[in-house]
Amino acid sequence: MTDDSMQSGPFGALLPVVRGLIVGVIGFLLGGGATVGAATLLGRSAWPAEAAISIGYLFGLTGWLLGVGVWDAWARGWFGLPLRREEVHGWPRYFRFTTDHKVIGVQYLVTFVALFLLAGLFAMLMRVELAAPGRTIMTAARYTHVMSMHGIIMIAVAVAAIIGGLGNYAVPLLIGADDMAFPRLNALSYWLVPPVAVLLVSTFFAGGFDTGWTAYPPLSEVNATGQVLFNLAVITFGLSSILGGVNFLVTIGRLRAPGMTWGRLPVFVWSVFAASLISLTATQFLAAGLVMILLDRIAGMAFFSALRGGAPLLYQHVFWFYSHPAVYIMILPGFGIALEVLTHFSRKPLYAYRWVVGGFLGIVALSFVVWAHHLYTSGMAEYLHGPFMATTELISIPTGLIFLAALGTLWMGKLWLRTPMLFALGFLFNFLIGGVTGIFNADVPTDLHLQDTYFVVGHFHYTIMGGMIFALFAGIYYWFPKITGRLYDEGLGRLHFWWMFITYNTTFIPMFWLGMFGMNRRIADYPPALGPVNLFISVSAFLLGASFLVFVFNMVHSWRRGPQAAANPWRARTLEWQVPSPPPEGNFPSPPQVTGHPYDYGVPGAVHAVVAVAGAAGPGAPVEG
Ligand code: HEM
Ligand SMILES: [Cu+2]
Repeated sequence: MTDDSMQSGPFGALLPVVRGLIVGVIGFLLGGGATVGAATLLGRSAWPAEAAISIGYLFGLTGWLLGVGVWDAWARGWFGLPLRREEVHGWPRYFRFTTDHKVIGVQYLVTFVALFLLAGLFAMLMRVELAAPGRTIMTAARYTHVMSMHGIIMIAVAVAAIIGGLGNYAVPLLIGADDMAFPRLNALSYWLVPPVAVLLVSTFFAGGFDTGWTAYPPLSEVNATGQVLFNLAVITFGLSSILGGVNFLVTIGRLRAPGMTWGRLPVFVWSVFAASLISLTATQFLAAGLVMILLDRIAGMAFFSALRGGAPLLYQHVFWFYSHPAVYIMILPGFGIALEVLTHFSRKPLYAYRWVVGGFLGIVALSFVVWAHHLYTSGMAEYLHGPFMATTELISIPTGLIFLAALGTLWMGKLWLRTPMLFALGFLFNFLIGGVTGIFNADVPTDLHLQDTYFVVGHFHYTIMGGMIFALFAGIYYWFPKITGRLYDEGLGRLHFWWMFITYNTTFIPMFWLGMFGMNRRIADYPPALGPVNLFISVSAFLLGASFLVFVFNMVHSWRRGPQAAANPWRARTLEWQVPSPPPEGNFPSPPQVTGHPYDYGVPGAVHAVVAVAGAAGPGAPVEG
């Protein structure tokens, strides 16, 4: 049913969001009020603020989801009412609960790019504080809040921007499907995200949270109420990740077009599959750890409280049992995009495709048996150091395979150095530095010195930012014409790449040096002798921050006024490029017939698929290399 009144003007477009907010607030007040009421009836004297917030939040979250669209798209059916299906076009559809994977992909992408920029502003604040020794603009406590906020938002971006954004957009297209397997669940995964952002930002009004993104007890059991909001936020985010994981696994398992065998899956799809295996099976551990902290705080339990017989160290094991595999949720899709782009822009078959897939799956398996490499200095039986060091080192084998495949693909290729390709090459360069420095954190003798220093900060920024974020940009530029139907400005794209690549490296390389000279991580101050290097880093960081203005300008301007993009501006062979830009609803008029490998560039007579689409390669045209 189309509801015309909903489309009138900006207010009409925002109606679902406003409705979600109102029902959410009502839910919060009901849940919180009931908790306070129950406590009063039971004769508890102290006001159970944190319990009321937590239970209020559960009701508020439910209210938000119902208000924003779950009621119309989902719950009415439970009461025997007809479901509402609105046909909304233009930009207002991005503000509603829709089940179209392409809209959801864009919703994820825009949300997480915005969060990335917000967390980037927090990084700028930190770099102002660290530009000179002593206090510059904030107290040590405030620094810790800002650092924690920067950390957790960036972690969320790293976990969800590629999978949620580009995965949602591209995976169904790449496998020749019309949507994800569970479209409504997909919408739910996305609409769980705004409450996460709201909770995290509101921690500032509840005393902040100062544990970093890791939330280790005992601090997380006794600090300000901001910690409770943090826990609720990350648990909600975890739920979204788990649901996303199920959806991708079933989609890739069940909705492949005829002939799209596992051996013909585009490599990005494989990487999302591998990452989803981890999202689905590991996220619960983090959520459980955070729930246990909440129960310690609001229900008088004692899982991690040493005073009351609990085991604080236990949390670190549970936490890293998720959070080490989680770094592969971040980086695997990054590998996928980089390899995808490297192949198309080298115009050569992807080298050692099967080894790459084996590498992905090997990483998934090993990622579960290395977690305690984060605990060398935390106090654990010494005989465990060796085995965890060995398993960690083993991961360099599957990772090395992927890396060699990337180099093999480039070897003697005809490199087409457009912006996506530049970012993919930047990814290889940066990730190599991230990987090599990781060895020093994995080896017990060196890590004993480097633990908790800026060496670690340098290492993980090289993998996450130098790797995953560079791949994200490669993917955004690569699929921009498909998503928007317009071309971005190539000159600005290249300017963005070189500006970001150079300032990125000048910002983070010196951190290794600082770490070796003993500068502590997560601290607002340092010895005066380290001042000049810190000043250099800060200036570099501001220049790095400025490079994103070029990106934002290019995206906004090109989306509105860029030249029209053809269906296949890269002359790439995979399926998404064989339909118009942007693709119509439902993607393919009839399921494509896949007949060969996606990357057989230059192989005479090789055909990837036969796609019946008017206006693209022509009806029934075979896609040749
Ligand atoms: C403009 C770029 C960035 C700059 C200048 C920057 C700078 C910093 C600084 C100064 C810290 C605090 C280190 C400390 O006090 O120990 C930090 C922490 C952190 N950053 Fe960034 N960062 C940037 C981008 C990113 C990105 C893109 C990510 C991930 C996607 C990221 C993830 C993190 C995390 C997880 C922490 C927390 C570290 C901890 O828990 O100790 N950062 N960053
Ligand atoms: Cu780890």
